[in-house]
Amino acid sequence: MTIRAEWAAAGTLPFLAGEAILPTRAQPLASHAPTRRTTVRGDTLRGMTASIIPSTCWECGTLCGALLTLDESGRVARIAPNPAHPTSKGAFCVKGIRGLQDWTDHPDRLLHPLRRVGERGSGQWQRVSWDAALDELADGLAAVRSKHGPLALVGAVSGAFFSRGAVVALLLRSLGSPNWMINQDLCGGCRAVSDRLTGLNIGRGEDIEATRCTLLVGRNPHAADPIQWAELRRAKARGARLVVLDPFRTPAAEMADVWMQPRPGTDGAIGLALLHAMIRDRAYDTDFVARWCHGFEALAERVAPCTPDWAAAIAGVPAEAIERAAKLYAEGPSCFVGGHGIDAASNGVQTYRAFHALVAISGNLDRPGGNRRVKKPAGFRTYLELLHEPRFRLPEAIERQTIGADAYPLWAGPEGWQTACHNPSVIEAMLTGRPYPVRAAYVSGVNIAVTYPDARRTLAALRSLEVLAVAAHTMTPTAAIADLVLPKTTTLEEEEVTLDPSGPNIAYTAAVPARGEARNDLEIAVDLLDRLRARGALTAELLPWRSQAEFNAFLLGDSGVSLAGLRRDGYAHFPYELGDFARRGFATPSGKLELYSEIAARHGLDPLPGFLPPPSAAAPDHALLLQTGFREKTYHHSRFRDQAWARKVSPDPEIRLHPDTAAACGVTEGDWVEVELPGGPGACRLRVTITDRTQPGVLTTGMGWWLPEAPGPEFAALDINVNAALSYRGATDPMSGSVDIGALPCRLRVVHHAGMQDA
Ligand SMILES: Nc1nc2c(c(=O)[nH]1)N[C@H]1C(S)=C(S)[C@@H](COP(=O)(O)OP(=O)(O)OC[C@H]3O[C@@H](n4cnc5c(=O)[nH]c(N)nc54)[C@H](O)[C@@H]3O)O[C@H]1N2
Ligand SMILES: Nc1nc2c(c(=O)[nH]1)N[C@H]1C(S)=C(S)[C@@H](COP(=O)(O)OP(=O)(O)OC[C@H]3O[C@@H](n4cnc5c(=O)[nH]c(N)nc54)[C@H](O)[C@@H]3O)O[C@H]1N2
Ligand code: SF4
Ligand SMILES: [Mo]
Repeated sequence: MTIRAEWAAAGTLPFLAGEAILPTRAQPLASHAPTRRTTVRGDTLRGMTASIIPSTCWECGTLCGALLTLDESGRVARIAPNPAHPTSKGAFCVKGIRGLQDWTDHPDRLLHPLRRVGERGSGQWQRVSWDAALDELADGLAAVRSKHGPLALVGAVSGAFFSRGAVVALLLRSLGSPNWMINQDLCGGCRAVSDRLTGLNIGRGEDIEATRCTLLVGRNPHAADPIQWAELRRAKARGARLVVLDPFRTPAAEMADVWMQPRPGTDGAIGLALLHAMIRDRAYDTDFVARWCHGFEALAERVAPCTPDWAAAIAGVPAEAIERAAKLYAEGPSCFVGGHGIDAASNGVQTYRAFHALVAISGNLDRPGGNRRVKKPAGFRTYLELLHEPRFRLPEAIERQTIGADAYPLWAGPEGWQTACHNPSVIEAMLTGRPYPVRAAYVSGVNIAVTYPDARRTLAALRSLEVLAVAAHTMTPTAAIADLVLPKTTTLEEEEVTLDPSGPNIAYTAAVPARGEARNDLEIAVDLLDRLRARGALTAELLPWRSQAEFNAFLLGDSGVSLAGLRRDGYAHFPYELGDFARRGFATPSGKLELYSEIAARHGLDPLPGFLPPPSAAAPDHALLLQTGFREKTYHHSRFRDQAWARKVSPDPEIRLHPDTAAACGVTEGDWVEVELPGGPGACRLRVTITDRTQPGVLTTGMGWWLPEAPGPEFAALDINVNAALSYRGATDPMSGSVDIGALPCRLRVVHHAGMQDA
């Protein structure tokens, strides 16, 4: 039997099939019990006694307040919004209501460790005990470490927002490797580097509730963030203004006072023109600039030629719209909301810097209705702070060898934002051994075979490793080629605390006992480190906590926020001070907001915001531009493709074409087309939707597609996944190392007309 046929024959892998919920491992529920437990009798629970506990949904970073209804066995029977939550106020989405629960209870959920018995990717697995799995993994990691050195080990995880990022980083550091990968080159990294260079520190603190004008750039809260969407609608209803910059006519664009529809990737020019208009009209905050901004004169000189007419010609937006946007923003208090649409681009940091300079010179910082700086209770530790604390770090000489730190020091390594690696360089290192060999990976809670550009190459890189272990919930295309697959807890089974800067709150997720033998990242790391210690394979002891409870206690520190209080309420709102920079200054070399960045200058990078043309500018003959990553309400990236409700709502990977484009390409609604980048790594199959919401010539698609029911080990990740067509080796942002996932010149070919019968 061929490998593909074997996977197909296996269908739903028999040993994964529906199993009773076995609360074997986690602590008994009583020890998690919140001090206030409401008992309800509901017919939806078939007359059983149920209790409701407050929690937070962290299926995505929005962190909506949630209420979990537990049945008598302690299982989560229902997830609902918590209307009493101070930030979400009852906002929620279908992913939180359906996705997380179905994901936790899914019949195909991985419940036991699996060891590969056939070739990589053959789909032949043997169920093994945790002890056997961890012994084997420890043997493999120790062998690679002694053969190639600690730097040959990498970890991969989605981000450092919740504990798994910090845990995986500290696991690798304990082994002597600074190499851990996070998604942020594809998500939020450009914004973060700009924010840090400028010194703003404004992650998610926009005060839409009190603003007079929101400037929404490359953000689609209607799909991505129900809390922000509700806030924008409330603001609009009370007469606040909304300025939207988006090539797609989103629901926010339809609600806007000014909607600018730029050519993809040209927002930086508009940002500079907004600065130009505000400086020209002396509509900025002169006192604030004099007291708190560094390099204003240089910025003014830089943007002097960047007139609205100049930007209009680049971006295809009327100059009058830019003028009107500048005026509305200048009237303030205003807040800037930047999204993923201007991040993850080879000009992403410079684009963000233009808008961040706007926040700075308008003085809309830590001001009601503006952008609030990140606040936290004194004594509380965020994961990001922890990763930067000297006692949790490797010697600088080792950190300097983090993959990508030489080329992108503001991103990777000791000076980098999260101290992580530059992911495209890691894939390169796996395949080429340069700058040094990477031979083993531990991947947890990230589906990199689907979500990184150039899926074929990512798979080849992972397959080339001597050791690959993947911790996952279901058999994803990433897990399917591993040597060991470890069953992970879902967020319903993890008790976590984190800072929610939009509240600001300390967010809390309640936990129920894990299904099967699933373990959380800390439990896996602790047991693995014990084995590696016994094998003499540790460089340092950098993960001191033995349990999640200890880790949570450490994070809460002496902040005054207690776990008991969090268990009772599901969050902790804390008092904070606006304008505390007046006492402390800003975290930049000058102690001011740096419009002119001394750090960028020191690294030989452009010290001022500027406009870098998008990749499409280099290929003017390519009429079609591909935009990827448009969010769908039903899916979170690559998640939930195994859930019937989601597939019913969004059955196909859509590509949205303007009617003029469709006519020019001879394409009709429902056709299947192949999209390819010139010189790109491959094609991706997508299904056409025709809509005038997108621009002529611009093709808008989502991301994250694979099909659990398709033949493995790829499960269609090389067919309908847009990252099969994208490259991870194109132009990179000189500051963050991000590649472009939009504004990509492409071509399109019909592979199946909607009306045609299958042969
Ligand atoms: N339902 C759902 N919600 C999610 C997610 C999900 O997968 N599903 N993912 C979560 C995550 S991790 C993230 S990062 C966020 C992302 O959510 P957002 O920050 O809202 O980002 P996107 O949805 O990628 O794109 C936002 C808008 O940017 C526009 N855009 C594209 N290119 C350009 C451009 O060149 N210029 C401008 N001005 N706009 C452009 C798109 O048309 C889109 O309307 O969503 C989060 N929320
Ligand atoms: N072309 C293109 N590529 C993109 C993007 C794009 O717009 N265009 N967007 C980028 C962005 S913004 C992001 S954030 C990344 C996302 O990339 P990923 O993080 O890889 O995406 P997900 O599919 O959300 O998550 C993958 C895995 O996370 C784990 N996971 C899911 N839920 C839980 C949970 O409850 N608990 C734990 N512990 N683990 C869980 C599961 O194992 C799941 O398979 O993709 C990026 N890739
Ligand atoms: S937006 Fe949806 S998935 Fe994200 S935290 Fe809120 S309810 Fe959960
Ligand atoms: Mo993201």
